[in-house]
Amino acid sequence: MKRVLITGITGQDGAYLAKFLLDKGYEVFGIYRRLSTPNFWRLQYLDIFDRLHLIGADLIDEGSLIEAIHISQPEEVYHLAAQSFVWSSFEEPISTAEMTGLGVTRILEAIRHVNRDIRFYQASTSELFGYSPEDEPLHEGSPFQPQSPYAAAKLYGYWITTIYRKGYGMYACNGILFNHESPLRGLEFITRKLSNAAARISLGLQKEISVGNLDAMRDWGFAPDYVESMWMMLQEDEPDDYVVATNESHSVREFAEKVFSRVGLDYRDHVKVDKKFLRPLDVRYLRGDYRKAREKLGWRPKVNFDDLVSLMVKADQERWKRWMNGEQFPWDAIHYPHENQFLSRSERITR
Ligand code: NAP
Ligand code: F7E
Repeated sequence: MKRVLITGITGQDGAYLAKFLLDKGYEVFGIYRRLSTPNFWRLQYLDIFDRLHLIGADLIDEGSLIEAIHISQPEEVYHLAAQSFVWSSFEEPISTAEMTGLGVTRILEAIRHVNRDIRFYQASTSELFGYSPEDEPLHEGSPFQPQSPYAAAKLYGYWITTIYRKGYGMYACNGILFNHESPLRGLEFITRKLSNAAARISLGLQKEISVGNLDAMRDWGFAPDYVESMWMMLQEDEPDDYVVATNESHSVREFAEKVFSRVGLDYRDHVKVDKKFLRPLDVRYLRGDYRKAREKLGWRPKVNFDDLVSLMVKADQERWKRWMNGEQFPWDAIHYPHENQFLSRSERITR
């Protein structure tokens, strides 16, 4: 039985990856951090919690990472843990740099000291590019122009992974993944924010939702498809970097229009723009070219944009209906505060 360690196992990708690897017969270890309120709902939702080994560790605590590698003795490490929300990286740029940037070096150092034969996956991102010419989708050789503290920290993570690969001969890969979504996506990200709001509004639980830049365009795929690509990267003879995307770009407005129309509503009656959800800098347009992943790994996306919209709003609607029927089950949305309570840094400046 192969052993694997996943950092960020409580997040969207970590949960789906853990399920994928358990189904492949792996013994799965994950690191989690102590929080005042436990955050295992995704692992419980996928019904895999009891099949995992969990080790307490934190990206800012080097000793805890070394210990995690010692305890789990993995053949593969998937490094998914990060402060992953771009908007928050403007609010908390220094802790984002610590966790999303330096955290990568801490885990690479832990591997280098304990066993350099461990294969390593770094969760790199399309945010590295920052800018996409509309006539040419982005590929592994496209220039990087980060537009946020999050993207700058990820740029550091990208290069330190490359440096450990070249400098120490470690098997270390960057998966440059474009946005990927699912019913397990965090509620602060725009797709789930909209699917959750459309579901609630259709059931009479809410009237409207406030968002930021409706014109931003993203290349959105389905998270379970994308975690498979992570595993594929670590099964090759040689380590390399890969773009994982759908080669299609859609606007936030289009997502809103489709998600509300799935529940029989017009988004223009319910979606408002509030400047607090604008970012000091935003990435306007992203589209990725996944040719290399297709040709070398045999990877391709299975779920298209329309199906992604449908499955997300259907899942949220079903969960709210179960909640209305008094059922109890692991789920994030019941505890989520109304978004108007969040004050952004830009809004605080104008007060
Ligand atoms: P996510 O849902 O936000 O999950 C992030 C995970 O990191 C959570 O398990 C979180 O733990 C953990 N974490 C954060 N800070 C930590 C710390 N100091 N110590 C230990 N663990 C910590 O993110 P995701 O969507 O699954 O994304 C996974 C990775 O891929 C991230 O690195 C993200 O930046 C990157 N990425 C995501 C996308 C995308 O579209 N989803 C695209 C490209 C790259 P808690 O549960 O305790 O908060
Ligand atoms: O924003 C716009 C927003 O927060 C997408 C992370 O997983 O993918 C994710 O980063 C777009 C942006 O994702 C709202 O301005 C409008 O242009 O869902 P998002 P993201 O910033 O693209 C990349 C690949 C990662 O690596 C990250 O970890 O939508 N937008 N109105 C809004 N976004 C949010 N969150 N909320 C709004 O109200």
